[in-house]
Amino acid sequence: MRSALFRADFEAAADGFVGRSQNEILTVSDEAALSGVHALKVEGRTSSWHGPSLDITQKISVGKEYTVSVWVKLIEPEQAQISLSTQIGSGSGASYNNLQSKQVSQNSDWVELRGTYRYLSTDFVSVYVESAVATASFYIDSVSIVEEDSQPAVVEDITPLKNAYTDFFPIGSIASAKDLSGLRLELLTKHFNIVTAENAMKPGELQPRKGEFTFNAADAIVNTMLEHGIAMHGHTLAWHQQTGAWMHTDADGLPLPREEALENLTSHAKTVAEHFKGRVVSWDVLNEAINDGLTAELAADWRASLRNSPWLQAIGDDYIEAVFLAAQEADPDAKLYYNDYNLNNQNKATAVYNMVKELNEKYPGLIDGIGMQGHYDLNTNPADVERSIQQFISLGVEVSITELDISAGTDGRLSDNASLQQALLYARLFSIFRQYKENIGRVSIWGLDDGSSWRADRSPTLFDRSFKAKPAFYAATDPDAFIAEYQQ
Ligand code: 9MR
Repeated sequence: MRSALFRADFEAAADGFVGRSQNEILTVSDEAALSGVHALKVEGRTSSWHGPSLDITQKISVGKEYTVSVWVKLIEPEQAQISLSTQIGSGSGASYNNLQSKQVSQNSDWVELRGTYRYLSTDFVSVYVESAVATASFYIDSVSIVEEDSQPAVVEDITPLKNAYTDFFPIGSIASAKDLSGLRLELLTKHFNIVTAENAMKPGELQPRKGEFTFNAADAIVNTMLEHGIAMHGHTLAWHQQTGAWMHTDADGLPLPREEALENLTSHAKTVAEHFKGRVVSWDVLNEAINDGLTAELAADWRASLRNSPWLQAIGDDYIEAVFLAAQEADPDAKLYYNDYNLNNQNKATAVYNMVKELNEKYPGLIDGIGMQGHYDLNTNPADVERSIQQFISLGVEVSITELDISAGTDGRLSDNASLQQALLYARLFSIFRQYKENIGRVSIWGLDDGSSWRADRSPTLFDRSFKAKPAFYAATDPDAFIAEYQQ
């Protein structure tokens, strides 16, 4: 039976909700209400992660699934995306799982955000509401948490996915602190032989303040994986997101002087690459530096195709070679990757091709590989993916599929038909990857199971919320047989 675990109506108090930072002002307000006459008003936010949070560590049981529901009403600005998420663990090993996000407007009535999550550890667990718009203010009301009566998660006795790929390439997954023990670790070690830290090795996690390196959470992931015979891929030395603003921007929000930003960038890359030297086989040196929505004409000029990131603003386009050179100096044995999404888009792929070609002509062997993230959906055309793989291979670099997931369904529901379409697309893609095995470094899935995926609402991985292998798993294991059996 489902059983109610928690309810908050904010009629008399904040009911246990506190701000995630010191900035938010949370007040019980009678200006609006979904039920009763009060709601919790959230204002004073200055960062996207700010918002009301409820610590439920003591309320939940390990292994159980919980459905969280909260109603929100936007105050300002006119439009904003609001998200309900759950945090598992604390510090830089923490995972932040989105349960549901919606675009809301001032004119919208109250909107429900809802999602289900299975907790397999209870070090620290909270649920919270945030908004991509840093300064957005909103009300929340009628929060409920219900314990589901679902099947317990079990690791099935099936052939490990990695065994189907011993003659092809390593098969990867991702990890955070929550994956270092129990059933999650069991599922991970059974099927995968290379791991990327989902968040723990990003710049903002490893050097939150200048000169203050925090390696504990990342070391715990790396060492646990190595102890289990799993290789590690490093992600990422440089990015425009999840990076302390101090690295490239001054207190007034202006780009730092070039030399200072350059020093921050390269000293971070060197210190981090040296720290993990011998423990990671490859690095995403630079993540997501190229723009989306390029025309063919623009793509022909990679410099004109660069994202206007804070790094570009502070340093100029040679920040790219600088960070690769720093990584090469610090760990000459690691394979150095440029990593990006939407590389099945021909124009974006061409801009990356041109950039890597020029840099490798200038510094032979500098960039070893191109990472195609692979956040796909049912509209993705495998022929586009194959074309980009061929284009990159023609540069003499290896290609890895670094963050593969295929979104299907909504609100965490996947119909049988959508599940089959998803599996067929996995099969077509894996069939292509197998053909290019000589040039493919690894294929990694971005999410161990649907429930813990960054796109949990779109069920994009190989395992469902109870760790049962989905049709997608069998499609990945034996793509040609799967296509032969299920292709209409
Ligand atoms: O899965 C990651 C999620 O937990 C983080 O909140 C998010 C922050 O930007 O990053 C996600 O991982 C991203 C990866 O680092 C780079 N490519 C896109 C991934 C999905 O957003």
